[in-house]
Amino acid sequence: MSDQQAAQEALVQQTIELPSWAFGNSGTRFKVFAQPGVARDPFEKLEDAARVHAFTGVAPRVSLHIPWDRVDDYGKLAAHASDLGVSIGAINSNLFQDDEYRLGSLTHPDAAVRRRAVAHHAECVEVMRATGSTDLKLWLPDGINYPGQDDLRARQERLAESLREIYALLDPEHRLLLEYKFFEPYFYAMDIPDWGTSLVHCLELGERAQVVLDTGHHAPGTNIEFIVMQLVRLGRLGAFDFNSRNYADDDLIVGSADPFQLFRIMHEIVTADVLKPASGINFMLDQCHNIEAKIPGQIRSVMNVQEATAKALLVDRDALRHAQRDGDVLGANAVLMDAYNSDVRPMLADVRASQGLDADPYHAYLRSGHQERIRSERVGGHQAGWGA
Ligand code: PSV
Ligand code: MN
Repeated sequence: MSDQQAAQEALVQQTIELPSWAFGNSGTRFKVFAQPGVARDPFEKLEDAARVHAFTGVAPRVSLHIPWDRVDDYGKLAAHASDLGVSIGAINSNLFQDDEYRLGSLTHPDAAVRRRAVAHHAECVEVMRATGSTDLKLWLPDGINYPGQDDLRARQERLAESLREIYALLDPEHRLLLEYKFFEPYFYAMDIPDWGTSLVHCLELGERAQVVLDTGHHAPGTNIEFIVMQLVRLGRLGAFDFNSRNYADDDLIVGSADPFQLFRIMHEIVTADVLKPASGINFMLDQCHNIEAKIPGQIRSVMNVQEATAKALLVDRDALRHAQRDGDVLGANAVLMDAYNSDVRPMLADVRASQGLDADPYHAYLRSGHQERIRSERVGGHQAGWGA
């Protein structure tokens, strides 16, 4: 098989998971913008996600967020997904939208609040059982705003205990995916600010606890691909939350702010041979489309990940190894830059053609009339959004 064929084969197998919240209304702390045609419930969010999969062919799973995606019958929701040709991916818990979490959730000084925060995960595990999901994804929004506000170490001990209780709720086929974030919603100290802290807790919990790397959760200038390499090396990279940041946790379209960074990340993934779904790394998007249309925004995001992946697959690994072995600094760098500078759109067009898809999913979707249809059909009711 030629290198080009091997790359195409890898691209056909790649999967990207979509976040249900990308299809609801969203905004900043200043304004949530309503858009015509936006999904009004989790069933319609799945319909939107299924459109993204129909046009790209590589987005067969949808992450849910509880309670935003709470429904009476999760079996029915999973069956709806299956009818649409997609399935339920990670179940995200929510520890940031309750008044009693002002001082923390899993780290709260009051054991009763911690108990309730843990119990919320029992509900999430029930959702996993009913939907066939295997990933419980936890982002801890806990932290403190002022030095001395609480004891940093005591908070870690409470966190470790709460996480142990949550881990014990899981079935053998379930994983716990633990995210980190260096700031926000607290601004002096977050309780899981970095990958090291997340990893320490995962190592303590057991094999089925793994780190989630959200590309928007690092200080400017952080070498994210180094973190990717290290977590993969340790077998503890469970998932990505892909998005772009310019300033904070911007949740912009992946590959829009820094496509070269996305390429460098995918280069580490390909180098470690963990692109294939069997590697267990869940390539998810975690984005909000505040001002742009949501379904085409997700299609563009998927295409950006595919393009970065295709470029990473085209790196001439033999040439790179030789240049690295010979200490050929510029030559090694040139090998990477050659791949990065290739136009991979024709190759992706071929991959899509082989799957019976349009070469350009973004424009094909716009031409399909679907956006106009949901605008005219989804009238009345209450649009989904943050907190709904
Ligand atoms: C937090 O900023 C985060 O990235 C977590 O992944 C959440 O689950 C997601 O945003 C949506 O709130
Ligand atoms: Mn995230």
